[in-house]
Amino acid sequence: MRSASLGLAGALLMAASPGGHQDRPPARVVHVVAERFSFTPSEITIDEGSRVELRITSEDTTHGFRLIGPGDIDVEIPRRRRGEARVVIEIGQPGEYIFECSKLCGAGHGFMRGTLRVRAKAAAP
Ligand SMILES: [Cu+2]
Repeated sequence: MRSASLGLAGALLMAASPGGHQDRPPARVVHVVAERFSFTPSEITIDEGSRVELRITSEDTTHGFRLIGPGDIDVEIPRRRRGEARVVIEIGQPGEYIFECSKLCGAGHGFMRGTLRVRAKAAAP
């Protein structure tokens, strides 16, 4: 498995890491299923600055998961029953980010995308 970590502008940190070698455990794990030609869920909401692990599996062929923007994350999702891709994300910048399939997987490949929403922390009362 590959391991990579990228730091961006201090506020932003993203890492793709194999399980079991993380400095601290993610606050939350989100399971994502890739299947021609969609991700389920296709909308994921996380909190600003929280550490979230995406575990992505395929229901058919090999797909990819690329997060456009922060960190330039791009991982391959092995085909059905061949394992999963794990990506740990921690984004300090609220906003909406697009993720998409980065492996040509058929006629609907270009439509295979979703939205990652990073919710700003509520101000303390
Ligand atoms: Cu694709």
